[in-house]
Amino acid sequence: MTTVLFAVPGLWADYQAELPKALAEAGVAAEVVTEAAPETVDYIVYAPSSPLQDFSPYTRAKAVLSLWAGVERIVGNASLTRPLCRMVDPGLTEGMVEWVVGHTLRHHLGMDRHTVNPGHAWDPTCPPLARERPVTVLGMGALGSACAEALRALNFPVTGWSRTAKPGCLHGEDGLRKALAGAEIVVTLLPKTPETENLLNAERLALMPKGAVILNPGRGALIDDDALLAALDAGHIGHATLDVFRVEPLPPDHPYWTHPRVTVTPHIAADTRASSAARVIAENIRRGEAGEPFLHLVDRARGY
Ligand code: NDP
Ligand code: OXD
Repeated sequence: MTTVLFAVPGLWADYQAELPKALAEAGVAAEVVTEAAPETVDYIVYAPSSPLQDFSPYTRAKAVLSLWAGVERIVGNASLTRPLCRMVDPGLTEGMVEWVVGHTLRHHLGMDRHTVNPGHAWDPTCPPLARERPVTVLGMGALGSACAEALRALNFPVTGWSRTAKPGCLHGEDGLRKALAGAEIVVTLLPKTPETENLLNAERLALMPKGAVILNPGRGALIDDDALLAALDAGHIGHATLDVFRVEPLPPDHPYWTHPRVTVTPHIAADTRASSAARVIAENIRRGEAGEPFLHLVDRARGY
């Protein structure tokens, strides 16, 4: 019998029924527990909120399975020598697509002019069509590519940028400059790694056209906060809708809360959904038991 340690106490209520059900459907004979002697555990289901920090006593563990897509808070843990898989969950992707499309449309259509109009101004200016509003997505992985596809389906011309070369996608520093220079809306869906930290700095923000909008559901550290605030104050960046921050919850005195050109959402862009995520976890455990390669394996050196 395979022992699965569910090491995220705060989420047990969501997974208590879903995970055993998904394991049974995957044909895995497993017991899911919230406590176990470390040397008896075969798989660990993990999230950054987990109290578990020292993986060294888990000598039998075949993999650590993250419920989060972003793994920057675990990837550098020296006691974790087992394979680490991140979450690619259809439910999470669906949520991210909705958040990105919704906030893109808000800015594209200029909705704020009408939702807050205390002077009852009658301004009949029509927004342009989506086909006239170029959007760039930085990070064309599981989430970025799904968002790009949804935006393209609405006719937005979408430029994607990723680390490696792939069809229809820019890469490298020249690619980034081109992607930023041509974008009226930039969506950042990159992981936090040493290479992506402060990616949007003063110099790169200056490449964006005046009035451009940033949507950041990726990670707070992708953006140099001081540079962004300066670009917002100068009116060079028209608006920033930010879901993620270097410190969360965002401290009450942070200037983002009161900046007229900033919208703060509290890390709610997309959530891992227990019913679909349990099936992803179960499939990886099935693979581990069958000696097949794990899905969504994190490259520890690369950091994502
Ligand atoms: P993926 O690993 O599937 O995709 C990451 C993308 O970023 C890939 O296209 C990758 O390029 C690209 N990338 C990584 N490093 C670089 C670099 N140095 N330069 C250029 N491109 C780079 O991740 P997901 O799409 O699943 O998730 C992205 C991030 O979204 C997560 O890491 C997390 O931080 C965030 N997130 C936020 C949530 C929220 O609620 N706000 C919810 C879930 C995730 P390549 O394709 O070449 O490898
Ligand atoms: C994640 C997140 O990485 O919620 O899954 O940010």
